[in-house]
Amino acid sequence: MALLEILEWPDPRLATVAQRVQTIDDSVKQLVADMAQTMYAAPGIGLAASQVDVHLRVIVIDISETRDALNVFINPEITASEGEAQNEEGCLSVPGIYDQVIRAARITVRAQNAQGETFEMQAEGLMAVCIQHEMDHLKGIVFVEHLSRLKRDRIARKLKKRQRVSA
Ligand code: K1U
Ligand code: ZN
Repeated sequence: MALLEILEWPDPRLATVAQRVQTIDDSVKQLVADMAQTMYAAPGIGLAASQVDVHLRVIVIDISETRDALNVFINPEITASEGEAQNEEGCLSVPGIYDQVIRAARITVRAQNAQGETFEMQAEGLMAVCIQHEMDHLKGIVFVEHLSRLKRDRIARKLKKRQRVSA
């Protein structure tokens, strides 16, 4: 397994639209293992392949407190959504920034697992938020793009300043 580098917004590579996985072969299984290790080490509760500069429709999520309930979503599609809910979100690609985003309250997602089996999951609460956040990454969208222009510009300045100080 390997720890992967997480791209930081506004890196333009984060805007790349991910492609469907055609075959779940050993390279995809290795990517899933590396993404899980990277998410746990960060630490985070989710990670999209786009964030590690691999532009394939692959997501890992673990919202458990015990960090032992990994969910793998390959080629995820939202097949139904209902209601609206506002929640605080963070992002490993926008470190240290948290803000409120409105998304669907309940979703049904269909995907393949790492064994290539198709499954359907109904999600609400943090799981629904996290799936929608990660699926945005696959479309090339980072959560700050749901915020006002003013907030986004402020965040961009803050991150740029932080990167200058740590360089
Ligand atoms: O996509 C990502 O960058 C991961 C992101 C997922 C997420 C968090 C909150 C709302 C929506 C999506 C994170 O994991 S940010 C870090 C975080 O929230 C966290 C880290 C450790 C423990 C608990 C939460
Ligand atoms: Zn994110």
